[in-house]
Amino acid sequence: MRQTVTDKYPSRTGSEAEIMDRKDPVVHQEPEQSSGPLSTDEMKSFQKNGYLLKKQLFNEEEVTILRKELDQIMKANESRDADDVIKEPGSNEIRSIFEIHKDGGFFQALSKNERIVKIAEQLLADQVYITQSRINFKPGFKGKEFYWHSDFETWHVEDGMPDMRAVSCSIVLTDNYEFNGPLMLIPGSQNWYVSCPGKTPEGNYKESLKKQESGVPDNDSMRWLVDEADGDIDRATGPAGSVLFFDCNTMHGSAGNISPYARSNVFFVYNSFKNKLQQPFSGMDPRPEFLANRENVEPIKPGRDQLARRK
Ligand code: 6CS
Ligand code: FE
Repeated sequence: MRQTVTDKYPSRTGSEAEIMDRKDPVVHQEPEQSSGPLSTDEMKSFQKNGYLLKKQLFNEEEVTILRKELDQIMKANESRDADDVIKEPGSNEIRSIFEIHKDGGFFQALSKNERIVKIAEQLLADQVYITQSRINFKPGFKGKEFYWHSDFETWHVEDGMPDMRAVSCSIVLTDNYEFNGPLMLIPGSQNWYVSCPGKTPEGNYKESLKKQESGVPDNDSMRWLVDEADGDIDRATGPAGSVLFFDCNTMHGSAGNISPYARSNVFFVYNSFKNKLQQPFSGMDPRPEFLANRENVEPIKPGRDQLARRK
């Protein structure tokens, strides 16, 4: 039965694009009073910009372990033809592998690693669970772009995420340079919601994970957001082992990778336990579980800090 809830963030209702105010806090407790791994300044920086890069949160030895696990999961999925393995448009290269936090092994343990979970808890001021996880692999020479988008816009419309109270955590597994398609973010863009024109096509995710066309901002709204940031488009560049935390509504995207160097990252989305998914605001059927977890959701108990090495 369809519940009647007011839609704080309407989008894809067929009408014109509109820039609306954010109606939720960016950090869910006062930076000065919050306790957790982030300093007051780091909390303030996340609040102002909508993201925070923790350089080398994982050390070189840990990065070696992470890379080995990445290679193994890529090999295991190379010839697996399944919905949760997304290929690059027009080629057979893997673009993303979803739901890795349920692998019953390394990535499941990593998703509970206290070094990252406690930061998510501090930002969201609540217990958290994973609403989506994936490995993004942007191969050298042929990795295609991700067009500008707010994740929240999709998660709200297609998955029924009610409020802006989720944070993405991207663990950088390769050195990210200006030239291998790093994530680009618009500082301050988390403070506005771009309501997008158009309607969501049936089964949209089958195309949108390769190339998103529905729920992307129009050119005028995008120009407005960048102008508001004084023309600043930031890039998440840095050595492997760095971890980027970014708000669910921060406008971001990335260019293609025609350099010889792949760009891969592990991506966990932590959602507040008070912000569990409802019926999609599009009125359509929910997307599959591998994209948007809603079954057997439990708050994460932060796990041990040490990376579990495979024997
Ligand atoms: O569909 C998703 O959940 C994610 N993927 C894309 C291409 N856009 C929205 C969101 O980041
Ligand atoms: Fe995204």
